[in-house]
Amino acid sequence: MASTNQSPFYQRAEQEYHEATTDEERIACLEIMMKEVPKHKSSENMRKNLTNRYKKLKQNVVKQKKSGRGGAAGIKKADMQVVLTGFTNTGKSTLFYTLTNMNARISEHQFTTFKPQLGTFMFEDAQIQIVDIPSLPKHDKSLINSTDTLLLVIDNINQIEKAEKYIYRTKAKIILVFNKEDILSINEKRKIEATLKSKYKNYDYIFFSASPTKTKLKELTKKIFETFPIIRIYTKEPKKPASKDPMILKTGSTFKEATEKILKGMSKKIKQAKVWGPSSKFGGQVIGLDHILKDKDIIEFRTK
Ligand SMILES: Nc1nc2c(ncn2[C@@H]2O[C@H](COP(=O)(O)OP(=O)(O)O)[C@@H](O)[C@H]2O)c(=O)[nH]1
Ligand SMILES: [Mg+2]
Repeated sequence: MASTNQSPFYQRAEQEYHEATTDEERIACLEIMMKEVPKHKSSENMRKNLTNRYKKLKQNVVKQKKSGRGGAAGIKKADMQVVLTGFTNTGKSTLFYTLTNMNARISEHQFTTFKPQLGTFMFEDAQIQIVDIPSLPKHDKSLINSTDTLLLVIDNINQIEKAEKYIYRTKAKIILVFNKEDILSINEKRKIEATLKSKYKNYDYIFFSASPTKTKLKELTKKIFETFPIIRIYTKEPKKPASKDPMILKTGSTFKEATEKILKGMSKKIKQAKVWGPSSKFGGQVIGLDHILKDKDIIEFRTK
């Protein structure tokens, strides 16, 4: 069966399969193709072929993970990760540099970011990983699809719809960064803002530029932080102040999960536990293992 007889979803996935640069991307494409291919007799060979390719790729990925090359594009994903995306020259690498104070390659030329660049920045006491990847359409699909949050950097309102064609498969939360605010007239900005609020009201957005004020920078890092489904938990020992570095846990985590993150098997050794902060009825409330924690809780416990 020729692929031109296939559904548009199949055809798009097939095209992306051939353009893919990593096995993770190929797997994601094949999953769509396998779902889209008709289940009747005449396509039996095609289905077998797809399944075989799929199995082989899955094995490859397992091998790569075992040899320590885990994660999309070999990047070990941190608890909180944000990926920069958008068309070339919109100022992604400049933004990466602003946030991390590292030297990403910035230039007037197109596609200067060849490989993913990794950096980190802080929001309050939480460390966030940021990745600068090649511009659309030379982006790393597996990273776009697997990350928590995307910063879609644009310097023209028309880029939103064009970008959506490439990133439609992501599960990430998207923050629109309308960049180069410095070169917009008040009138241009007003028009853009009106369009964002009407046509693109599903997106959270922020205007930004290469020399942001402290307040602006904080506004962006806060927006990014708030997209992550995580909570910060501080531990303390009896009669001592709480730790300064929080542990990062998934939203909805229990006290038991917190202790298990500290050390596997630890929850079995808990004798007594107390909590201060948002999830407590009063400071020092005694809690059980099933107690659900909230962001900025402080926990104290004794072990057997
Ligand atoms: N006016 C202005 N130019 C910027 C801003 N941010 C980046 N640029 C310029 O835009 C060009 C492309 O920047 P770059 O960060 O390499 O874009 P990338 O291709 O998206 O990584 C460079 O000439 C930057 O100096 C900004 O906020 N305002
Ligand atoms: Mg760049």
